Amino acid sequence: MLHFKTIPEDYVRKAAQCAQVAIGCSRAAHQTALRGVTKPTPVLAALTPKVRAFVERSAALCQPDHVHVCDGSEAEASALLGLMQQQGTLKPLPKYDNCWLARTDPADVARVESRTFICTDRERDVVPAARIGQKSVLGNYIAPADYEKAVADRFPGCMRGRTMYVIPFSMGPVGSPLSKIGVEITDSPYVVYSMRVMTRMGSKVLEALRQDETFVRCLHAVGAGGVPGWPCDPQRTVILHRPADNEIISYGSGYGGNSLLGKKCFALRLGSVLARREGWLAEHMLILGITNPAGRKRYIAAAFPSACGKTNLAMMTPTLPGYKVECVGDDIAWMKFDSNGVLRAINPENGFFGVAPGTSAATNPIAMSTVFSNTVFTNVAETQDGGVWWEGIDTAPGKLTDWKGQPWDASKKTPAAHPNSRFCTPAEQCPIIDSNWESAEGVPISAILLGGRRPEGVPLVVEARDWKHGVFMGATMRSEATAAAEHSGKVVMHDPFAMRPFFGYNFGEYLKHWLSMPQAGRKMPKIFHVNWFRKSEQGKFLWPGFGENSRVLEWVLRRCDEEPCHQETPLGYVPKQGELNTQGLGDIDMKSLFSIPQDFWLKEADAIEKYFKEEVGEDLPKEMWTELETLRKNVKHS
Ligand code: GTP
Ligand code: SPV
Ligand code: MN
Repeated sequence: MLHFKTIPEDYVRKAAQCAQVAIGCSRAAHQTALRGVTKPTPVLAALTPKVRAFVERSAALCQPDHVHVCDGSEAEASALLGLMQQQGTLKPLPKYDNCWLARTDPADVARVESRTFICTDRERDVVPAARIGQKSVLGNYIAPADYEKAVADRFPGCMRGRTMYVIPFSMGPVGSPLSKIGVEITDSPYVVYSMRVMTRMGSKVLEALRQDETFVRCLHAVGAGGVPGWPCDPQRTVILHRPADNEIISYGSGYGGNSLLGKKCFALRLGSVLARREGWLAEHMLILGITNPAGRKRYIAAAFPSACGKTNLAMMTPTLPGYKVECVGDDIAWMKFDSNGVLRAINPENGFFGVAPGTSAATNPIAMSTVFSNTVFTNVAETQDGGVWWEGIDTAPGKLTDWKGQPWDASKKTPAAHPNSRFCTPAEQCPIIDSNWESAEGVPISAILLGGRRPEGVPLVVEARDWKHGVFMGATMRSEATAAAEHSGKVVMHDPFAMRPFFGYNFGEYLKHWLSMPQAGRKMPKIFHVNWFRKSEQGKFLWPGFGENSRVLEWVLRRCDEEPCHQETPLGYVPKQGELNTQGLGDIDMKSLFSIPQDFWLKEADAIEKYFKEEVGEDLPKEMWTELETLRKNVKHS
């Protein structure tokens, strides 16, 4: 068996000899280097020793024809675009400025949770006590020997005939004390181009590595197979994480979180492990700034599961007069208490990888004014005039080419755009990007929202009575499944803290980490649970959502000021009658929107108990059992 960590030295040396490296050169040189016809320019020596060792090992294992160290320049980006057009991966969208359409292999369209694993020596470090030795929805464990085997079965020679790209990238602004560095090695130009949007990447990161050599090793290969222009190996896809070695290895998929390894793999799975070790929080949360009519600005972080409204809330256009929302991030927050006891958050990303369907001038005008330049659209439909279309965009479809490249036939009822089709667009283009979005110290967080798609039983907004209760709310979050992962149907699934697919360690320990946050001198943000997705018996949304969610944020901010605009319920505090501003909204069925059906909540409490017992067991902090008993008692007496 070939161990990635123990590749024979002569193998490494041979690989280094064939490695041809281009860095920091002209566009023309890049072009030829990317096509692999240049003379070798061996500048591996310019890399720091650890990066160099990683590159050499990977080259020895994967045996690419060429190695290209990315500098992040414009010249490099345009050379990649040229190459991808030649290879049939991208086509231009002439209707817009520098926008591109990618169509994946139809088998490679979403995150693959079932093939995503965490490797540790002890299973219990990943899997809660109740599921040791069995399948766990809260942590997909792989033993070290199986990890090595998975790599050895897939990687040797997997980049033959291809170029291996080396992407030095920073999660968070380069130089921020909250940022971390990674190096992704990939054979996908699409991944390189996307990483240039989603992270800070290139020479400046290599420079930063000279100060501190610590980085996360990310190795990615698309594998053999797939359709022309989209190589992949869906049957053998695997996404591996070894937190103890700061290592991520991904094979077989070119899509989203499977391949842009800075995002879910690094910023959340490894991030959560680092965060616990170093006393901070790595969360699946948006960050927004909101200014009230008096000019007072505060920041809110919010955890909603995939495709449940983070991008939309982060870019919201408030309907309430005098309010302004600005965007810091739409998917991930790294948060740490500073020396003044204030929780500070950064967005470790540099772009938005956002869900296209449902995005329109009515729902998210800010996204609409962000995405029509310098953007890669993946799996959306194409219009005849070289534009894009997706379900819910609110323009007439006209004649379309669907996401599979076929003429779209509306009568067939198959969607023109894949439900998980996305745009990949630079954050700095967002017209409401917050002036502090790259602040090195992060923005101060006043409130944390949790939420999901709950068609039934769950009120529009509930405030936690205290931090512990808020942690319980996070631990018991559930949501309807979405197209962002490979689940089928609209089943309501447990998704604690919107992190179920992203925990890097034992969920029980994660809860203990959250419970350990309140400490002397710290100003704890208030925690709220929101639900924009409750439906009437006729199946219609009870709440208009989107910009109208500003009304909920207003109430949240008033509560942060300790205004007595709340009333107690068995679930926590909700707006006192008349205190949620619904002026001008027309007919809203507030009774249904805020009702707390006793039978529903007794069943919910039973479901939570079953979940705690069957999925967590002994690792569940006892505080969670106490909170569950409080919930049950409150509901019974209501
Ligand atoms: P990921 O990028 O997968 O993590 O998703 P996300 O949480 O950023 O979700 P996003 O904002 O892209 O929203 C996904 C879908 O939910 C889109 O189709 C939106 O139109 C819809 N949506 C977002 N906010 C609301 C809302 O307030 N009400 C309703 N009814 N739908 C919403
Ligand atoms: C999510 O699924 O939560 C996403 C998309 O943000 S992906 O990057 O594919 O994880
Ligand atoms: Mn997400």
